[in-house]
Amino acid sequence: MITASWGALASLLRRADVVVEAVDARVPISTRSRRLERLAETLGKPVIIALNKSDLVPREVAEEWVRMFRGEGYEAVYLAAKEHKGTRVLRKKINRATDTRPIVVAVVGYPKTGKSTVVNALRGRAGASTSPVPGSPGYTKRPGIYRGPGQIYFLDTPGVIPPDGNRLEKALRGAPPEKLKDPERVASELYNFIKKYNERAFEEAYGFDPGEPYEFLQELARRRGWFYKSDGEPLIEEAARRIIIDYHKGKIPFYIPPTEYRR
Ligand SMILES: Nc1nc2c(ncn2[C@@H]2O[C@H](COP(=O)(O)OP(=O)(O)OP(=O)(O)O)[C@@H](O)[C@H]2O)c(=O)[nH]1
Ligand SMILES: [Mg+2]
Repeated sequence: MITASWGALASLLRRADVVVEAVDARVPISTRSRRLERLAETLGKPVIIALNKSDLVPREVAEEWVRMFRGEGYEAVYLAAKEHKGTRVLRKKINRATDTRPIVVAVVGYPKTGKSTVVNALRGRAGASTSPVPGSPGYTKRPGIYRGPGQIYFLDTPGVIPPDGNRLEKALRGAPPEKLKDPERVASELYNFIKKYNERAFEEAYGFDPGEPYEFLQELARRRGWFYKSDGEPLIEEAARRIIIDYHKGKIPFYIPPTEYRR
């Protein structure tokens, strides 16, 4: 994973007319970046918050988050880019966010929020869109702009926001599990965090749950056949990485209800 520096994010935003911030609809507050939003505001670029992976939350929950973000003054939409749902609405919002034509869009967000999937869903016809804009006046000299639908163009550098915060926040924000210092501890915190919102999450995802994070990791390693060669003990680290990856893949059912977040 190559995260952008804040300097690179700023130059990306400067080149854009509209900023689409991809957040994870299960954990929108943890996966939004206020720093990014403030940067966009400073540069005078409109921000659209795209609650992606909304197939993993009830519709009313997604709708409530949208209302909440709009209450804060942001344009917001929910979508399930992977299923090509909600992309029409997002496209409409992009068109309304600026009078500039064509519109250059920067899709930004923490790792694994679905930025690439959002871009691909918006571009629709995969085949037609994989090459850089050919020959359109004023654009040929600007490398890295890709044609989207209609008058929408995308900057090709993904705005990957570096995951910040504490251990758990870093994991929720897509820090690669192999880069996390203490994967077992992070995974335990993630386990407890998820179970706070869905007691049966691990039972539902894996078909077993001994009830404690460490036991869960041991059991997962045992069942998958992950053992240390040296002493035959279960490879807890592998299990820890696995649940972090499964969280990103949406395999562990849970979401934060908007009622959790009232300021
Ligand atoms: N359930 C669900 N999963 C999604 C959706 N969109 C993306 N994903 C999954 O989320 C993961 C990350 O998607 P990407 O599009 O690669 O995310 P990204 O933000 O581009 O990731 P990086 O480039 O690594 O920062 C993949 O496993 C996708 O299949 C969605 O709408 N619903
Ligand atoms: Mg990507």
